[in-house]
Amino acid sequence: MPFTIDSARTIFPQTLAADVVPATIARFTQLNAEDQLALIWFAYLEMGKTITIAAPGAASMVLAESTLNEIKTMTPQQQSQAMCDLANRADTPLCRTYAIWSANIKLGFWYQLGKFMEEGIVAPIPEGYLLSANANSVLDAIKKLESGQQITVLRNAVVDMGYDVSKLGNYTSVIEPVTPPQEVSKRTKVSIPGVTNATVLNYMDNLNANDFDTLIELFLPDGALQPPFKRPIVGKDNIFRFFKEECQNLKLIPQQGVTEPADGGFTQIKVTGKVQTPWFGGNVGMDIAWRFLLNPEGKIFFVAIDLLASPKELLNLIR
Ligand code: 45D
Repeated sequence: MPFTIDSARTIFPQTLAADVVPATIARFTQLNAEDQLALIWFAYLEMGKTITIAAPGAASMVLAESTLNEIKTMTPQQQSQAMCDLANRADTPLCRTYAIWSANIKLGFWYQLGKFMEEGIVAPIPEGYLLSANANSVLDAIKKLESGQQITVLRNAVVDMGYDVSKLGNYTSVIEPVTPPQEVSKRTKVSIPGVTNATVLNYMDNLNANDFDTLIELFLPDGALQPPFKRPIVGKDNIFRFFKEECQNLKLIPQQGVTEPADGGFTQIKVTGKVQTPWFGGNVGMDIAWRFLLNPEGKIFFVAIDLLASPKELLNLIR
């Protein structure tokens, strides 16, 4: 085996990821809970001027419904406390419930809380709330990001809230039901200048069709997938679960690529293009690179998905 997962992670080392995203999250995490909540509120209002979020699917709302109802019955002070607890990752029943929800359920929950706050059903951020100097500077940094980077910061902030799952011991996560794959006759096929490799083309087409059963068979049993700013997810079972949990209804729009031989008969392929999330549809096109490493039989040993530093990076296909 000429590669390990660690060595595979360094293919196409010239790829410039948007490191400003984890850097901003790290600064955000240092703020106190009140500042965090107010900052997200202001960032969310600012973003809402130019892009709109799609309402979450009914299925994910049902899963958060009883918790939302519980919050509605609280006093305004208890509501603010509950939200601060989430930001503080406190050990409360609510924070434990939240912790085992999938990312989309967490986002749907906050989407609904935001609506309730606008409607006055849940305690709003006080109108004249003054952010600390640090929080103001983080907010400024967020405002300067591209929209794809902004929504990634917001998503990460939401996903990181609640009780720390690693302290929960055994648990089963709550995820939305998996929608059936798209009908074969309705599927589209990508074409990528610079890439004729069938595995890569099938990867894009099957992910676009939500056909995770077919998609997962493109991977080696000990293959790995590395999402943006995350450690690699290793092994078919774990990758399959990730696809069902976090990858429904994505739209991949690959635009160009480069195909290269690598050591031991492996092939490395870099593709760049846009990805849309169902939350924002065509309103936000994230600039993405896929870095594939395929074994001699064309199975995926490793693929990294990077959020790129700038649109200029889309044209960077240097090995
Ligand atoms: O605290 O090939 C309030 C993979 C104030 C798979 C609020 C992929 C208080 C393989 C406003 C109420 C997945 C890796 C909060 C490809 C408060 C693959 C609410 C990539 C929190 C391509 C805030 C996929 C709210 C990618 C409601 C890159 C915030 C997907 C809502 C990226 C934020 C998806 C939302 C992203 C953010 C989605 C809805 C970045 C959604 C972001």
